[in-house]
Amino acid sequence: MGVAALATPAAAAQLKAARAAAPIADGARVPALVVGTGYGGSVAALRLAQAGVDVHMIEMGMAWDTPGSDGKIFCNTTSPDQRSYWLRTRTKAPLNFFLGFPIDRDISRYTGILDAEEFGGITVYQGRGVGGGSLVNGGMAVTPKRENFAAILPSVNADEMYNTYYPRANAGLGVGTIDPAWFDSTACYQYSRVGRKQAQRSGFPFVFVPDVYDWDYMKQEAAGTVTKSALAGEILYGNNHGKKSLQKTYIAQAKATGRVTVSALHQVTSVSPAAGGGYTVVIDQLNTTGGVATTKTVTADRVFFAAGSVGTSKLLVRLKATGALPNLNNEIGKGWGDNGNVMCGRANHLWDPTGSLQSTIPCSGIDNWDAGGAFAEVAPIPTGIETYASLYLSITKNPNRAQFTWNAATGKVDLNWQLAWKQPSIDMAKTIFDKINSKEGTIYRTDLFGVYKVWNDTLTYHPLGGAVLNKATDNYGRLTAYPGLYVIDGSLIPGNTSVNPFVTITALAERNIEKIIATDL
Ligand code: FAE
Repeated sequence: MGVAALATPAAAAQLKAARAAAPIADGARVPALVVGTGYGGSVAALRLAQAGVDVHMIEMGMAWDTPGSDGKIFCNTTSPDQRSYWLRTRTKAPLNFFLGFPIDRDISRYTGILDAEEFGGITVYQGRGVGGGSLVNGGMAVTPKRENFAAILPSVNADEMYNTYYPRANAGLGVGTIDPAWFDSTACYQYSRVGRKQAQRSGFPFVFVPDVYDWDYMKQEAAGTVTKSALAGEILYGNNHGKKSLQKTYIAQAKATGRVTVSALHQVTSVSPAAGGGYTVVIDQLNTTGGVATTKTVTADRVFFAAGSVGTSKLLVRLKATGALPNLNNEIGKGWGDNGNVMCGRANHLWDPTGSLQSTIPCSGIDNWDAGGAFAEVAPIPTGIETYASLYLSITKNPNRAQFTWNAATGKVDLNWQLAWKQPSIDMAKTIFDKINSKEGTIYRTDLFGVYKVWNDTLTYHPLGGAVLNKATDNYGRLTAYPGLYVIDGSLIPGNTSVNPFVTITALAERNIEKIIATDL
């Protein structure tokens, strides 16, 4: 392409797009490599690029930018196909029973969007693909109460977080709140209104929760003027419309700088000091059945670990134990928690229907954190039929913390979480739902998670910790034994955020990258 051609804005945009689409080349030398494309990785990439640094983002999951044979990029929660799960031959739905019958089904093995990663005692759900967890999550964008944040991360200046970095994160993510008048009238939030009425009758504060879903788009869905997504059951396996995932916010902005490339279906397997300075990064390029198509070796001046709490912890624990990064400190792998996640359902009376049309996007919660250690999201059951059930995902102040360790015999990283460690979460959630049941004269549902199983205590959506700030790293995420290596994702947070975590992960990443750009580059 000639210089003259480059001068037109269209040609420049084309060049930028081509650059962003080309995967990283074997043997490349790059200034900054970001492992993972979730919240932490996207913030790092955008701010580094804006500071003039060329960035390569490496993502093990797919790009999720091309429609399948049905014309849609993502499949529906009610009709999962191969796109739904990461390398599984059977779905593993969090709500896996209905009326006592199992609803999981066989699928073909594929690099699908939701990973249900199993450790002893807990299944950890994570998004796989460009955008990380933002592809599969409910978009609930909650800033914790200031006193809770201060208790969780005492080494971080809370003034700076609440004056600068939380506002910056909320703006970057496109966070908004439901129109209260519409909430009161729309059929699709009948389930939340039942939640509000019952919470208030039992004396619990009911709160609206902000979200990154486009609320105007949802109103149009309800009016029937646009293609439905939240009102068509789309959520866990991706939203084809309406949700402002990272692909539409931070990553779009990062790509627009022309300095960021994203390599999808590329998995980082090793990082070690390079002979001539910087770090040697080994990357497997995957095919869509999870096999290794080719292995690339590149050199990076700086590496940002943003593979998520589990991904970053697994990498660092293995690299320390197997001699690639032996000087990482002994806090690596520690301080992991499940954000106290526990789910339950309640059976309502027949005169209290929750609605056959339910928006998949939760917009409200019941706050009993101070008195009972629980904050419960009023969650949908978007089956399309009236269930008379209320579903809740509680975030609780569970004190248990697990550790990742290298298992040389299996060649894998283990997590020592115990099933019994969820009991404090159940006890805390019961401070809300026992009271509501007693006030309403209702009972728990026993048919949603198995046969006669009240609590879903075997999963988390919110893995946090494993490379905790100011312990495994310095107070800004630097792995100080290795200048140029950083952690910038949910693994920095010690196991709990008291609310849904991604706004805090984003705000902390904004804080840390600003410092790193100012002092290290
Ligand atoms: P994350 O977003 O997980 O990104 C890490 C990325 O790294 C992923 O794309 C991985 O595929 C990739 N990766 C991992 N290992 C490698 C490797 N070796 N090489 C290359 N790439 C790799 O990390 N949070 C909220 O605040 N509100 C919600 O409403 C909410 N709902 C949720 C619902 C579900 C079903 C799930 C699963 C999670 C939900 N979360 C929610 C949690 C939230 O998505 C999660 O805390 C963040 O995504 C974590 O952000 P990170 O940047 O730490």
